Amino acid sequence: MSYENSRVSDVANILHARASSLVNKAEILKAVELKGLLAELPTLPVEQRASFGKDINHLKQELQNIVNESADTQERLATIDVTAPFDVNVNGHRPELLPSTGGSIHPLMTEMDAILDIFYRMGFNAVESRQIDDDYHMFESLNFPEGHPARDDYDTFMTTDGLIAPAHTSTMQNRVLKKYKENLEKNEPIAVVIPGRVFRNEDLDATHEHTFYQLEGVYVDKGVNAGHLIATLKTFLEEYYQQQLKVKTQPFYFPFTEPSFEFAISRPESLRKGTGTEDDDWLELLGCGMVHPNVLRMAGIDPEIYTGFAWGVGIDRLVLMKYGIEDIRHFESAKLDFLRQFA
Ligand code: FA5
Repeated sequence: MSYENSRVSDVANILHARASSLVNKAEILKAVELKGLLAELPTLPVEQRASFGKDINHLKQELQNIVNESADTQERLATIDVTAPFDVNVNGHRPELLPSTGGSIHPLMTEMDAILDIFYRMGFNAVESRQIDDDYHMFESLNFPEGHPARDDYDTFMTTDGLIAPAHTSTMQNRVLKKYKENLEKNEPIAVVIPGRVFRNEDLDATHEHTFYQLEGVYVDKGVNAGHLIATLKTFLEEYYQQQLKVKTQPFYFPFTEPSFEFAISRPESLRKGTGTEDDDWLELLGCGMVHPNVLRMAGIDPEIYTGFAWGVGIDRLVLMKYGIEDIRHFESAKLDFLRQFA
């Protein structure tokens, strides 16, 4: 409601702004400006008092509503066990989310949606990764022998009882291969992408974060070869960056693919913003390869009949390059002036 008296309207603006920054909202009811308005009332000409008094009452009611809403929110938060799975809170009902007015979608999530959309159009399904996993999915199912030094490349955080914050989305390979292997019996391929948040014990710099996003891809069928892998990734990257790209693969080692490659693009001028590089330079974007026969076997798929490819791409790095962002650490920094540029 608008106020009839500009004096009350001015005080209302001041008190609303102050209330939004107060932790204890009830303090706003004791504001000196409110007391000032009440003291002014008897000094006004009689004919103005009714409207002035009505405005003060309205303002008091608005402030009281803010206090009540805050108390409700506090009470709701107190009933949420933040350590429990989402659906066991509040007597088995999902808690209401807090209001998101003024918020916006994080740029990495907007880009992830755009990326998933490209893969949906290419015929892939999406399965979300998890943020806590176990030794079997992190290492064993991916053909990392016990005590193998390759495990050191995926140094991440672990609870004392062995639960692991996954260092890559490849932890999901065994699960999706098992889940979709019946496709193969129906003469359909397994074509899945897996977005997820991953964690690493990392020396941080402008292109290395401890927490970042990856998109895994797995494709299995009869007669699949590395040419299909390269064509799929090139098509995806050209669609994402909306331009033709030169790509190359170079040999690499992952225990879960054989052969394994690093996949690089020759970065055109438009994707070199903020990097300080002038010439056409090759940039490694992702790890990939042909799914190792042992990985297929562990999911119950016969590698004599079926072959497949897999890849894992860092989403943060794709987005860095798209927008010429100079430091990957902006994404997790919660800096509002950075985030508002994408709102
Ligand atoms: C892997 O994580 C493999 N799981 C990829 C893979 C999947 C290979 C399936 C074969 C088959 P790598 O550690 O290279 O590989 O990471 C893959 C991508 O994640 C990198 O190319 C990069 O884009 C991104 N990435 C890796 N470490 C970081 C980091 N610290 N910060 C940001 N992005 C990172």
